[in-house]
Amino acid sequence: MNCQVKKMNLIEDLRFRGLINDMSDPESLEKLLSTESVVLYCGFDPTADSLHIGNLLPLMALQRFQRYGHRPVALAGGGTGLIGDPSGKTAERTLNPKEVVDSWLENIKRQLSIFLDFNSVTNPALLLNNYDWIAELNVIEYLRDVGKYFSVNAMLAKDSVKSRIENRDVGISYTEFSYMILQAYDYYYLARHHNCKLQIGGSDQWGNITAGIDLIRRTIQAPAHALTFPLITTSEGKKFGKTEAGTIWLDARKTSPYQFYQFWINVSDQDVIRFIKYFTFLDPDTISELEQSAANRPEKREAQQRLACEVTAMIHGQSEATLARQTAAALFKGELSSLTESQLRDAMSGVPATSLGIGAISRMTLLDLVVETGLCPSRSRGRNDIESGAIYLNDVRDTDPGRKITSGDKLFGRYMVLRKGKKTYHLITVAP
Ligand code: 485
Repeated sequence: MNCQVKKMNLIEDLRFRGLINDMSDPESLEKLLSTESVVLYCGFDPTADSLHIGNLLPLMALQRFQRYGHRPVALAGGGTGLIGDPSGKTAERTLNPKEVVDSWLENIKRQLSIFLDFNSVTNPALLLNNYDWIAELNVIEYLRDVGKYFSVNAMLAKDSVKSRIENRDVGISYTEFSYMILQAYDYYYLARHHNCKLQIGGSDQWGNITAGIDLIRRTIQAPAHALTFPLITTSEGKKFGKTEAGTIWLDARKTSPYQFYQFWINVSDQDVIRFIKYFTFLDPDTISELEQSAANRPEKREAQQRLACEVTAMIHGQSEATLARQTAAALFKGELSSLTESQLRDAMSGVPATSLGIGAISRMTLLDLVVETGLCPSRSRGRNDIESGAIYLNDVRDTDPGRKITSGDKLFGRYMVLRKGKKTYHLITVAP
């Protein structure tokens, strides 16, 4: 008997993961992807000095296509980043100086390359910068050879433009209005010079991608397809990837691996399986085991832990992911003393902090300290909290309000960690 399970094809895999929002002509695209190794692209504009987890879905999608034998092109928008995409934006963007955009571009190129294999013998990836061809266009060519194919009427009907025109107070500049022509030109350029047949992106990119398909049809009549991903929201309807502390960046200098790990650990039970499908390469069997676990033993948070480990290892490497897991476990078990200095600093990075001189501290009692730092709102509440056992200094419970603070309480010569209850931390940095 043949017990082999039929492997999913790429489109089935993307469907299983809920990654498809829209496709142009789904039947012929599915056929194309199952018959040849297709060149496809996704563009990323340098609008900040790092990519963030909002870009993760398309980045991983490029890798998914490559794993199925296709040839992904990561396009860095060195040209379009100077113009500003109005898609999904309710107001005009500020123009950034070219030197700034260039420096952002370098970081982003580095991050894009983590996801792709450029040395594959059969289907190597490519990293291109659209500045290389957009900067070559002169204004006569742009208007005669490109602009002539665009109907302003059709452009006005695109969501990105329409929403801004309807809102008269905001409006849209000619610069941003023209953005879709440049993105369309990119698709045309890649179709012509790299035989590219598919562009992918978030659902906000549909208008720009289909503008490219129209341009290709009117000029070189090459096959051109679109595939977009859904916009991710949390089950509470919040925008994905933003926390109270701000954006979750892929750059470890902006969001430490521990903070990154914590973001995924904190994903709700309602969202965790959906996010595992989106953000990992785990196979359907493993995912269904995690789904069982999330349904039957939600308190163990196994699915969240697996998600956090997988995504942190993908972005920051296995050893950083392991360190982050250890930090989280040590904090959970109240074993601060097992952390290294950098783990401690990382674990405390989002926590309220007070800097106090060693002179001042050595005249203080524990009660003075909990009030001075604001951990307890008044002396009477502080006394109560300490005596009832809710206060910990460096993870050790202390029930004596008059206990003197000494230099020996410092961790790594310069920190003290106060905790109230299970989760409310306060970091004290001790100045000399
Ligand atoms: O030829 C192209 C040139 C630039 C772009 C795409 C093709 C970038 C695109 N206009 C854009 O602004 N993308 C956003 C970005 O760069 O941050 C986001 C999209 C998101 C997803 C992601 O890029 O908002 O939906 O496509 C990759």
